[in-house]
Amino acid sequence: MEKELKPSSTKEKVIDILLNSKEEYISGESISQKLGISRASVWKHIKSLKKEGFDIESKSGSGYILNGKKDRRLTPYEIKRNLESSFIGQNIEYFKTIDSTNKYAARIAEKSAEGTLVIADEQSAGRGRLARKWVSKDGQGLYFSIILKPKIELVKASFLTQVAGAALVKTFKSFGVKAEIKWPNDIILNGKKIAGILTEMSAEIDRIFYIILGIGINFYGEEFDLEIKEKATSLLKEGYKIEREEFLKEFFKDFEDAYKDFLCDKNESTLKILRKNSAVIGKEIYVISSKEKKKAKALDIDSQGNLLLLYENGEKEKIFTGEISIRGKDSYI
Ligand code: BT5
Repeated sequence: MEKELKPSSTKEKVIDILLNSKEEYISGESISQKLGISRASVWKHIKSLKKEGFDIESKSGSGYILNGKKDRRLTPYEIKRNLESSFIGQNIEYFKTIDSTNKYAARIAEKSAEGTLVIADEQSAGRGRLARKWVSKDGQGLYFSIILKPKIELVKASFLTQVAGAALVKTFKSFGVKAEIKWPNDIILNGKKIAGILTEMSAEIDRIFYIILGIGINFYGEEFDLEIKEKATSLLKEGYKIEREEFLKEFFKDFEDAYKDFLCDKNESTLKILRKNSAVIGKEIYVISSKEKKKAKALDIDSQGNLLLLYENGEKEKIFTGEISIRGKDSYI
């Protein structure tokens, strides 16, 4: 089912006109005629859009033109414009700044439709796994959560992290970025962490109420805080200038396809991506627990997404979640 998004507010209609006439100036007169509003009202909306970060230039005698994106805010309107997914991202809760999109998503999950997106330009308390922190600087990345309500057995839920990881790698690839997956939830680019996934769930023993899929991706950061300096990178730092809205659009489509497959146990394409783009299969790793750090070789990922390990004493083990690090001097991850 194709859904066409119509701009709902007058301000959205003004952005729409500017986005559609990207290369040319458009006069205030023609905007006012198109929308049936006064010139003064056009000017008022332009002023307010400029405040939101839209780089709109005005030239007397010619009108207005929208320049390339500077450091401009995400807008739900631009995210929804031309969306190719049918339910992922169709409802959007946008915040300029928030503590954590995962936390907010959990609050609204029960009454929200599946696929609802919570997204922010900045998080003041972005979370990683095990109460770790996710650094989420203003306008430097994508920080978002998707509300999911799959009718699946509880044991299958943790694989969703990897479904999202595979979809992310696929999306990166479509922008020419060769990212790898460090099982189970890190996305690595040139040996450093470019994105992380945090999947949280509310469930009873035999029923899932909802799952919150939280994703953080570094886009524009060039300097990282001391604590992550050695291990983090951004798309811009690695030489890629990708617009966040464009990336999201692709990702929602890739993830929605993979999610639909996952719901009917068709995970072959996902597994193929996971194995082909794994940063750990075939590598010497450490398996980290609260008690110890054990050397092992990562052999494969099985059809349920478990990591198959071979320890130094010849024992084999399958782990379905956990913490690993890759051995080797120049590996920070
Ligand atoms: C993760 O945890 O990698 C999951 C990150 C999920 C973040 C998203 S943002 C939207 C949504 N809302 C939230 O509040 N969270 C989700 P973990 O595997 O535990 O990795 C955390 C570790 O990654 C930290 O301890 C740091 O070492 C490192 N780290 C923190 N911020 C980073 C960043 N921006 N880039 C790269 N590495 C980072």
